[in-house]
Amino acid sequence: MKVSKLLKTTLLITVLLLLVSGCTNESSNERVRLTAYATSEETSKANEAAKNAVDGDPATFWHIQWSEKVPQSITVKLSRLAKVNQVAYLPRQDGNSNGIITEYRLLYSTDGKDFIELVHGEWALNTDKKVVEFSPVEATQIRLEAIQGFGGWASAAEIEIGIVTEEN
Ligand SMILES: [Ca+2]
Repeated sequence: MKVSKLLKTTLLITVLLLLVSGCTNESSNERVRLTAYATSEETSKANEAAKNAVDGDPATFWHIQWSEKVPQSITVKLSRLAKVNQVAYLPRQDGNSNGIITEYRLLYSTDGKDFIELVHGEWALNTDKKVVEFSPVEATQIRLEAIQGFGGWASAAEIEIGIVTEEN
C-alpha cells in the first residue's frame, strides 16, 4: 500500500515537472548565463579580471592591466544565441575614477570572430549606470570597446545584457 502511494506521488510529481518544463524549457526561454573575456585584465597586481564585470556584484570590477592603455575591450559571452536590445554599463563604485569609460563602441557577434558595430557614443565621467538601447540583434557575444577612459584605462563594475524574451 505504502509503495503504491509513493509511486502515485512520484508519478504525479513527474507529470507536474514535465508540464512545468514543457512550458519553460523552450530554448528561446532558457536562462542566458554570461561569461566574459577582455583584451587586457589586471590579475597580478589586483583582483580585476574580466569575469568581475558579469558576477552581479557592483563592488567587484574589471580593469585593464595597469601598465596598458585604451583602446581595449571586454566581451560578454552569452550561453546561447539571444535577441539583445540593451546593454548597461555600471562604472566602478569604489570612489576611484580610473578606467571609467567615457567614449565607447558596442559591437555584437554570432560567431565570436566577426563583430558588427551597434553604437558609438560618449558617456559622462561619473558612477551612474549607463543604459544603451538599440534595435534587437541576435547575438552570442556583445563587445564593449573602450576608446577613451579616465586616466587612459578601462574598467567596469558590471555589464548587463538586456534580452528580448520570446512570447509566442
Ligand atoms: Ca562586478
